[in-house]
Amino acid sequence: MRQHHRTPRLLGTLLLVVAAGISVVGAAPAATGVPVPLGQVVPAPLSVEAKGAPYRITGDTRIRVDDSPGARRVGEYLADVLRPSTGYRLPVTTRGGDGIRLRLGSNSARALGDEGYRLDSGRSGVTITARKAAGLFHGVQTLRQLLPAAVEKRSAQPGPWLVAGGTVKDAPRYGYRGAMLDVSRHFFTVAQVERYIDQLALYKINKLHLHLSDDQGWRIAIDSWPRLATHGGSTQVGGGTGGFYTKDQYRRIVRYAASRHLEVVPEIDMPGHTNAALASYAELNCDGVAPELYTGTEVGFSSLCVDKPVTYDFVDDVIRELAALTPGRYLHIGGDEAHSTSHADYVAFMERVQPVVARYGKTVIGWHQLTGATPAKGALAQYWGLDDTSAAEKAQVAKAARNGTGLILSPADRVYLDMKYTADTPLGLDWAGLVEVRRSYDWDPGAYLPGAPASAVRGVEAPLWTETILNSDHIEYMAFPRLPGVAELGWSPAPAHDWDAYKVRLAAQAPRWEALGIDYYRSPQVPWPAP
Ligand code: NGO
Repeated sequence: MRQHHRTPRLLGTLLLVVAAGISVVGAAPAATGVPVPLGQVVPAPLSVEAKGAPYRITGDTRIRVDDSPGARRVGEYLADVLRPSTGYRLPVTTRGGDGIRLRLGSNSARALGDEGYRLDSGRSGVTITARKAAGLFHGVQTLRQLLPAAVEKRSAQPGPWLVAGGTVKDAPRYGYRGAMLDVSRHFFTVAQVERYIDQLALYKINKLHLHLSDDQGWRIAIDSWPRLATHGGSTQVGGGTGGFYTKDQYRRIVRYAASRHLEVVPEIDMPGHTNAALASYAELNCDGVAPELYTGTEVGFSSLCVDKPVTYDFVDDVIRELAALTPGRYLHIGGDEAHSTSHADYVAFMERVQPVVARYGKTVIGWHQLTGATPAKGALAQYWGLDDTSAAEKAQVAKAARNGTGLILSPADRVYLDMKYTADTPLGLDWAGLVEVRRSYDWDPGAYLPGAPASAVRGVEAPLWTETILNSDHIEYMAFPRLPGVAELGWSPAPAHDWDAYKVRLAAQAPRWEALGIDYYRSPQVPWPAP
């Protein structure tokens, strides 16, 4: 099957992608002799050319990697995915020959950037070529999806393990493709966070934003202010025991995320959403009286004391310790719903706090209310409004974007994973409306905010707030199937965007989720294969 003509140039031949999108029909065959069509991947690749005979993984297959730590690590990761289900040894070796090859830094990969890759499949092997290990890793995710869904099982399966012949060339539309997990409203263990990281990696998400503090809980140990975690982290929504990450546990999350090529973006929300901190240290309150811990779900009632010098000692210590733990570029300072802080105080607070983030070597991200103050040079604003947010509020964000503030788009009535799908969804909230699968996919980040230049858009992020989310089953039910759609908005070129083609590719993912034990919502909008 020829899905389109040979790509004359690596980037920009967008027509080809559209062709790849519409030529994909039918769900992934179970482990039969028919390989998964080369274009049946989420997110949709930049270009796909089906050609020639498939490759078959057998007991003799070797994973051949370049002699570099990055390529070897991706090779070992791939072996860990493939060994249990295939039952094969799949040794990882630096010797050349037939098999699955992971190669860094060839000429043809250069144009595909730091995260792009090229995958060539034929009778003698599958070769993934990339400039950086991140590209090899994303190529491996594509390879997984080209194998039968049973490859995801943890016990030996019959096979055969065929990869369709041809070439995939791929690179992301945006460099920022995020998912946020609110570990404050309900606490999630390191193991639960790692499980979610693995699911994000499947869809080439590259940022994990952790909402580490809010009214209901402070979740990260800070040595200079120990009661933040021990007292402020001791409960959660509903009154359960909460919890917090020790510095070692946080480092474990950062390392695990890095092993899946995700960068952790930590958030300390301020000056509002700070009751857990205010309850832990009386001196942080303007009246010097610590409030009770809070286990409800109201927002907007708490504020740091903007006039007190100790507030800035606190902010400096927290940002310094958190920045030292975080190898990533960003530090998110919240700034949403500061309803108990006057506008003048809000502006003054942000004037003082943003330079602290810069002093410790990080780039500021704030919720889009930060554009009501003066965003620091290089700062990113995360938009969480709705389609019908007032024109004035959108204009304020667009103006900041024209002045150089980068945008991360998280429109709440599109990509908030905590919104109910329908009125019957047992979990989630509905303040931003009901968000079915099509609604979460069917919008264009490049053209979303009137008056904001497309070049200001750095990417998209799907936040999952956890007022009603208690465990991994809940996370998965709300994230799947919307998360892969947000991932596609962030990765795939704009002309590939097509709900009718997407819903078929999405449906074909369901057997993978079942093999991985991922709970998901069987939206009637998607033509799922029989379970
Ligand atoms: C809002 C609010 C959060 C809530 C969330 C629930 C932002 C940025 N602030 O989003 O505190 O948890 O809605 O959907």
